[in-house]
Amino acid sequence: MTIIITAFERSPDGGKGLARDTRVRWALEEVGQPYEVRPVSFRAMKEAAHLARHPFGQIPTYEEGGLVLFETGSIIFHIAERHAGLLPSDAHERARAITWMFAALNTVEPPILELVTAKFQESDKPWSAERIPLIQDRIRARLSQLSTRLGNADWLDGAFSAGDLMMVSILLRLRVSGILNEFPNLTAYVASGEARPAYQRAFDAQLAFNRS
Ligand SMILES: N[C@@H](CCC(=O)N[C@@H](CS)C(=O)NCC(=O)O)C(=O)O
Repeated sequence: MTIIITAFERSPDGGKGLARDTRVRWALEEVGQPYEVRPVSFRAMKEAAHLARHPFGQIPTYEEGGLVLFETGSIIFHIAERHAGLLPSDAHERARAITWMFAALNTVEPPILELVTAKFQESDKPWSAERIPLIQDRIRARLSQLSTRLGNADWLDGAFSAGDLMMVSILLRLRVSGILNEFPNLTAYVASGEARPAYQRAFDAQLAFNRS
């Protein structure tokens, strides 16, 4: 059955890996599943055909036969459940890898998204200059805890898993802020994720898609 994902017709970052279809492409590359991409414009994202796939009018979505999914957490969990390579078979290790997916999405990503909102949608507000350092400190607090837990390990809990895929995908978005560089082990962790051949293929495919 053909897997179809949706992605920005023209990604705001020009296809440099920051849009969330990258993490879905990466997961599919890790498990060796081919996929097709349906481009959607910003206007089409808010129209009925796409809203039927994604109630919040966003990308990415995932279609496979009669199944339609949205939310990268759910999509990557679905891929990892169905194909070997992203979740360990041992029950406890598997549960811990899934915990890291949730931690990435629910605990690490929110302050990073707050920073993006503050910088790109609220920079004209009179309180913006005071708010941004507060958010940056909240991010630092989270990264400091994550950095302590990771220590000198390559991945968060044993072998590379969907938990790492999600965490690296989220941390990547911080690079431009400079905050990631304050944590050398997290910088190396992200670089290890990006060095994976599956990530490279996903990145290249997204970039080529945006340049076509
Ligand atoms: N929680 C969602 C977030 C999806 C999301 O924010 N997608 C962005 C692209 S990376 C989007 O579609 N933005 C356009 C919009 O919200 O109108 C997920 O993880 O899939």
